[in-house]
Amino acid sequence: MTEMRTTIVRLLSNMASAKEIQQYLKRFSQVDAARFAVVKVGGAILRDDLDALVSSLSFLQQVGLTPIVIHGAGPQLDEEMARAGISKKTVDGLRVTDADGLAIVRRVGQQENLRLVEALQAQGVRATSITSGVFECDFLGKRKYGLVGKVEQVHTAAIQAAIKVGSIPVIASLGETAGGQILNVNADWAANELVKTLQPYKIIFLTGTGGLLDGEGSVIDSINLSTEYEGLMAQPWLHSGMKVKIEQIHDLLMQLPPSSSVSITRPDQLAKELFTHRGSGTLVRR
Ligand code: X2W
Repeated sequence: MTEMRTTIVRLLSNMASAKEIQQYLKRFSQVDAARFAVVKVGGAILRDDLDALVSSLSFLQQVGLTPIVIHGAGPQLDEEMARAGISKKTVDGLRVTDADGLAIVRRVGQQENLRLVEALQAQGVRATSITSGVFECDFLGKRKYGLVGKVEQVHTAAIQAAIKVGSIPVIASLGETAGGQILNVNADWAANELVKTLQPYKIIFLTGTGGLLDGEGSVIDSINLSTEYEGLMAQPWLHSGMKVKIEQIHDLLMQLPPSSSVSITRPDQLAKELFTHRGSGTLVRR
C-alpha cells in the first residue's frame, strides 16, 4: 500500500494533494475489484491518442485497479470500407452492414483490438484480447440494418477470468447470435449493455472532446441529473448530438445503483478525473 501510494503521489503531484488522492484510493479499494470501472474507448482515440490511453490504463493497473475496456473502430471502418468501394449508409446512427461490410467489421475490429492489447503488453501491462463470446445478439432488424446486432445477453466469464489474474480485458464490439452469426454492434450500445450487466462503480467514456460541451464549446464540469436534467434538456444551445448522449447516460444511470456515476474525459486526463475533487471532464451523477 505504501509503495502504491508513493507511485500515485508522484504521478499526480501537480494535479492534486496527497490527501485528496489517498481519499479516492481508499474509496476505490472498498469497491469489488471485478466491478471497478468500464471504460469505453471510441475508435478515434485508438487512432489519434493511443499513447495517452496506454499510459492512463497502465497507471490504473499499477495502482491495483483493473479497468474493463470496451472499444469501437468507427473511423477505421469508414476508411477501410471506402477503400473497398463500399459506400457508407447509416440508419438511426447505425451502420447498415452487408456481408462484405461485415467481413471488414470483423477484420478491423480484431486488428484494432490487438493493436491496443499489444501496446499495453509492450508497456508491461497484462491485457487480454476478447473479440467474441461476450455479446449474444439478435438481429436488430435484418431488412433495415442488415447484419447489425442488438445485445440480448452479456456473457462475462472471459472478463471475470481476466480480472481475476489482474489482466485488463479489452473487448471488441462484435456480437453473435445463438446460431453463430457474427453481427456488427455499435460500441456505445455494447458498452451500455456491459455496464448494465456488470454494474460497475465507475463508467468512463473516453472521447476526443474531453467531456460534454455547452453552447460555447466549453466542457461542462458536472451534471446532477436529479436536479438539472429537465433544465438542461430545455436549453436551446444543447445541440442534438449532445442531447442524445445525455439522454442515453440518463437512461443508463437510472438502471444502476445510485452510487454509480459516468465520467466523460480524454485519455490523458483519466487519472485526474478519477483521483481529484475537481476532476477533468464531465461527471454525471443521478
Ligand atoms: C459501429 C461499430 C463501431 C463503433 C460501426 O460500424 O461504426 C454500428 O454502427 P466507435 O468508434 O465507438 O464509434 N457499429 C452498428 O461503434 O465505433
